[in-house]
Amino acid sequence: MGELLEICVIVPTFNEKDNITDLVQQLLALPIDAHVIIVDDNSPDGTGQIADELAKQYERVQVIHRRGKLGLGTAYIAGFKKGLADGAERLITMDADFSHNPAYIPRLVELADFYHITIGSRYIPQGGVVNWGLQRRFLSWGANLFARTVLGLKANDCTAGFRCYHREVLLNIELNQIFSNGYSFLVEMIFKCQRLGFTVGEIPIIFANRERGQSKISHREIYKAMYTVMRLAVERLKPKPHVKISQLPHRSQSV
Ligand SMILES: Nc1nc2c(ncn2[C@@H]2O[C@H](COP(=O)(O)OP(=O)(O)OP(=O)(O)O)[C@@H](O)[C@H]2O)c(=O)[nH]1
Ligand SMILES: [Mg+2]
Repeated sequence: MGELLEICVIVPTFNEKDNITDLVQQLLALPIDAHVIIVDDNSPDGTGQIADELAKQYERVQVIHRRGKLGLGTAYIAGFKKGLADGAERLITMDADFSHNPAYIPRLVELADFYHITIGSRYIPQGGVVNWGLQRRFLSWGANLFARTVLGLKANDCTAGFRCYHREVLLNIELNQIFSNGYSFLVEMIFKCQRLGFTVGEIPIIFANRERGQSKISHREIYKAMYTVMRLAVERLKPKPHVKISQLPHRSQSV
């Protein structure tokens, strides 16, 4: 891990008042010098105000306020743009609800020396999910298998939001042209990364169900995600875009 590497963690929030303070404190306490960008969509529960207080208190915390619930995908993009403008070399995305344990971040960043994108994966050996009902497990597993098969994705967990991107990846992806916004944004991103030739590595994570606050996933999201996969399947038939990307040291196995 480079000493002077600028790392930023992007945390989209909508109604996460019970989680955000603890999360930020845990992120700041990590043994890496991470900056935090919270992207709040005018949460009715006041998460945005709490985030402002945190930003006042801690120099490494910044907040982007948007006018309302504009979706997870555009929240990530707003965070990416800010992180890139601030010079971040590694841009991490994670949920605010502790499903993504901040303790995994140093390993995600370490593995990023070898891969352009690293993912905290539930679907590799030693990875997994706790406290999910059978239905939710099946849904996630099925969605992932569907996306991987139809799109030929190499990553084992294509719907995971716990990722670390190299700056170069985000500079080469036309962020404004990403069509999907909700959860299917994650599939579209990994599809575009793979098409451009960026490499993907995974570390196993145990994904914990949220303990505090409410889930925002809806049935509509599931249909939208299926539509996204079919749309990308058509895009897959078109010629691949070509970009020159940097070669990283080779590593044949995930750690
Ligand atoms: N800014 C912003 N954040 C969002 C939006 N939708 C979800 N989020 C955040 O994105 C992260 C993931 O959302 P969750 O509701 O946890 O979705 P999930 O993890 O798929 O589902 P559960 O864990 O069951 O709640 C959380 O940090 C949410 O607060 C949105 O429209 N805008
Ligand atoms: Mg969650």
